[in-house]
Amino acid sequence: MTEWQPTACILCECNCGIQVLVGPDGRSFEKIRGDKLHPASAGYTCNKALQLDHYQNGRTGRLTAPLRRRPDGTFEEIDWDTAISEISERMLRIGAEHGGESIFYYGGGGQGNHLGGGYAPATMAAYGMRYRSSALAQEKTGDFWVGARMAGHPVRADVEHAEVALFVGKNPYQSHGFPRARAVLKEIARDPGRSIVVLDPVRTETAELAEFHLQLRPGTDVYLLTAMAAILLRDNLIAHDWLAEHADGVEEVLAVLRTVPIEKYCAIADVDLELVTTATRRIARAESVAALEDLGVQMNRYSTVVSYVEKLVWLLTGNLGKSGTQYAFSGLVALGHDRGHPADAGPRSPVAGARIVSGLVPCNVISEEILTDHPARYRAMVVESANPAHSLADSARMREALAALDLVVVIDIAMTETARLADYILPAPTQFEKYEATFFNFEFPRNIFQLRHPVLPAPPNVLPEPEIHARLVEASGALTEDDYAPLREALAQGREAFAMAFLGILADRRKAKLAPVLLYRTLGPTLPDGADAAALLWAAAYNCARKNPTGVERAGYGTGLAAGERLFEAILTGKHGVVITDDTVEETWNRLRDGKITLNIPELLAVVADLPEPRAEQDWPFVLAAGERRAFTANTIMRDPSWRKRDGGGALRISTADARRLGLSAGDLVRVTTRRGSTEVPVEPTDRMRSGHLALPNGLGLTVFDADGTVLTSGAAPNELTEYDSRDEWVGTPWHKYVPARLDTVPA
Ligand SMILES: Nc1nc2c(c(=O)[nH]1)N[C@H]1C(S)=C(S)[C@@H](COP(=O)(O)OP(=O)(O)OC[C@H]3O[C@@H](n4cnc5c(=O)[nH]c(N)nc54)[C@H](O)[C@@H]3O)O[C@H]1N2
Ligand SMILES: Nc1nc2c(c(=O)[nH]1)N[C@H]1C(S)=C(S)[C@@H](COP(=O)(O)OP(=O)(O)OC[C@H]3O[C@@H](n4cnc5c(=O)[nH]c(N)nc54)[C@H](O)[C@@H]3O)O[C@H]1N2
Ligand code: SF4
Ligand SMILES: [Mo]
Repeated sequence: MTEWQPTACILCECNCGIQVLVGPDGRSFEKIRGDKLHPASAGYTCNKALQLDHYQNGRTGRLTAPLRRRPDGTFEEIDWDTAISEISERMLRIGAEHGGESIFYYGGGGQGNHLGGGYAPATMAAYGMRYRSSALAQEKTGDFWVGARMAGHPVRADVEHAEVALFVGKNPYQSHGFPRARAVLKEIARDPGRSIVVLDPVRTETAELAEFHLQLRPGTDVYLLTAMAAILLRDNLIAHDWLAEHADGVEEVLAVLRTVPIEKYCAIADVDLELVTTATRRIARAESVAALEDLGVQMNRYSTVVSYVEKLVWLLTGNLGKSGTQYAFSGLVALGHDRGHPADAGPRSPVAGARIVSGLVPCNVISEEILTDHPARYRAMVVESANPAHSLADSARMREALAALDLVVVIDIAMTETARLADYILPAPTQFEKYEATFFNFEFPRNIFQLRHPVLPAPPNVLPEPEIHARLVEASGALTEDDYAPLREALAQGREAFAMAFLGILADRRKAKLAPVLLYRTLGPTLPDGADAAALLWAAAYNCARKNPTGVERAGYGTGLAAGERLFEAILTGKHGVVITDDTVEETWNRLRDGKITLNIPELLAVVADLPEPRAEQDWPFVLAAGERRAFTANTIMRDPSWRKRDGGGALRISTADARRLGLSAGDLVRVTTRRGSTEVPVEPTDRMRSGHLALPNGLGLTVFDADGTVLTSGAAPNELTEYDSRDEWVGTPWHKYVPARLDTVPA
């Protein structure tokens, strides 16, 4: 293998195309470069992609065989047949005793892998499982719910073409979130006709490029954004004509904004009224505003209400459905869709009665759903490609919850903090050893999908996730050869006959849920080069062509059933990524519910109308942002600590003024204490932080074993400090960016 091979970076949702050169040892990435042939990233990468060998070959505690826990807590290797049959028997037994819905599914994919998780619904159906969750339900569900209520369809920001880019609790310079983020930010900053507006208590790299940095007091976005919306009204900057055409509920919203004490709210946020006013006027004057909100507000006080007011700011100024604003995207697979039930309706979790958004139980209530004697409690959990014992709030409680279950099954590539607590661990190939893809397809107007081909062989005794799901489904008895035979016969006559036979099966609702495995076992083996895992994409391509025929046609795939087939072929062979749809911005209006925006969400507007003054936290002089994105963080995907070229210990950032007051210099150890826990970390004083604010990086504090068995832990695990019940009232998302904290110096 001496050729550059195309694949993608798996460390954030951008999934930049990369090319790798495998070294003479046949396993290490000797060189990595951006893939100029990738249609979205076009050669761009950030610093992190170049470290991917640490994911593939680093000290990760790679899993190489199925493992079963012994009574003493150690693990023993078992063969796959034993693993699958024992897991299946135990799941069937739990289902018989307590109902399949007592088996919970968590995860399904990280930043780089969604293909395997696409087969999980079949396993869920086979065992009667009903409840699931993933990391999305600890960050994005507030945004999804508000979006569903207002638009009936998820939208994304077209930052690249925007005159004004508005970032609310988002640091794209480090976290990205749209293609070629650093380059795009610099382009906007350089252009005198364009501006960046940032709401962030930290002077981030993004804030440094901004014309307007509103460096607010942590946790006060709801006041500042409400003041901005009110300024729009006060200064007659509302896009009345546009709203008359495109929105309902305008009057109710304006009535509330009329009563907002603008000056007082700016004072609460501690941002100069003049600055807020000029920034707001800049937004109103722009031809186009693209707005991105992220964890700084989605994991903070009033999170769901903030998601609402943030949208009001760009909707009241008419920034939807035109270039450089927001657009309703259509990916290959629907992501983030929710029915948008009002607060008193819609599905709820069985024990805590928490609102389920986009089919996901709030992460923060999972432990409550387990640690109880309620008869409907979860009894078992299947965890796939996620590390909830580390990534969810209140790790100690999460560990307790996992220990209380009758069965925990983990599918991963590495011995993670969660895997260590499992009864069975099922090892998968890494994302470079198998076909893989993500459904983070948000590009616009030309949307991109990349089916990555394996660039390295997998170790002998691991199985890709689709195969694991197929075996679990078969072990349950839900599918047998008898189900595959008619599809295989149809396939022998060609794909068209197969499509007809498959449609026939979809009519049977029980079988339809097993469709991923049906496709995998029938179409899968006929795909070239062992691309069985891509079978699911065949149905996805047909669906995409059915739902967005004009976009697919414009992308060059023709019309009708044949378009789906052509799109699938293109996906299968286009190793560098392909354009799947070519959309127009006007298409947004066809995708919205009734072609309109609903501006008034009564429950949330009522909160905006009556915001109480924030109270100071008596015993907690600091606000800790637990989990910041930095140049060398990547959730827990990279377990090998040596991938960090800087900030290996994950310093606690603190303002220079606070550090001076406490007599702290760079590298000094401090003890951070919260209501939930306490940990020692080195500090990094910086003038980027406000006084009273602290920040710890995310993804640190992993425990990795070196070859000789020594334990390597670097940094603090943020969720040893967070509480499960510090969360949003509407959708249960955690307030990780607002953890009241105290600092004590540690004697040297
Ligand atoms: N380098 C790197 N990139 C990543 C990841 C990673 O681990 N490392 N993870 C990926 C994932 S999973 C996600 S979800 C995204 C998240 O991406 P971001 O949300 O951009 O990341 P964060 O750094 O967690 O938070 C964003 C900003 O919120 C600010 N903030 C803190 N408190 C407040 C507040 O009260 N108000 C406001 N307005 N801002 C506040 C912080 O100072 C920070 O700059 O990043 C993705 N990209
Ligand atoms: N306090 C605090 N907590 C946070 C955050 C924060 O800001 N503060 N951020 C939150 C956010 S936004 C997110 S998205 C979550 C992320 O947290 P999680 O959803 O738990 O995901 P990751 O940390 O990305 O872990 C991914 C897992 O997938 C495994 N993996 C990698 N490749 C493969 C593969 O091919 N197959 C399988 N089966 N497994 C694989 C990795 O080994 C790892 O265990 O963390 C959240 N936790
Ligand atoms: S981490 Fe960097 S290189 Fe990797 S996908 Fe994200 S932006 Fe691209
Ligand atoms: Mo995330």
